[in-house]
Amino acid sequence: EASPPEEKVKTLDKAGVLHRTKTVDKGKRVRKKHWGTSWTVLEGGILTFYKDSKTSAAVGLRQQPSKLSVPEYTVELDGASLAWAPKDKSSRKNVLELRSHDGSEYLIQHDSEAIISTWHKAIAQAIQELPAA
Ligand code: I3P
Repeated sequence: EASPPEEKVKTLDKAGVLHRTKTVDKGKRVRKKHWGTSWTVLEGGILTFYKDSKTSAAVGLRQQPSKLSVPEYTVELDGASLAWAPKDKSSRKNVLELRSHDGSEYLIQHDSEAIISTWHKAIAQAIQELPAA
């Protein structure tokens, strides 16, 4: 039997609510840390933090969040690196530090170690699967 043609589908890797703040913007340190809570979507090698977590989180469970909310930060994972943030970067627990290819840095945090660990795995895997820049 004939197999269906390969389709290039944009696959959703992971989505959920996370706390995030940008600390460096294209090489320039951001003066004031502004932690915020975002509906966060990992798909197609891009990590997107949406504004207005309540609305987008509620509706995002049923529909494509990208159609419903405005992205606050869009991080291309090609050439990015991810690590647990050193203690001096934040007083919070379970903090990941994401550095993008364009020299921006983000802290990503969740109170649940289990939840942040699944994000760690998913983002690290997405970075690894991308072709080297
Ligand atoms: C900052 C705020 C941040 C904190 C930051 C403070 O104060 O409390 O939450 O980061 O610490 O400066 P403000 O609200 O007055 O801007 P963490 O929660 O990540 O520790 P920092 O100066 O050590 O970055």
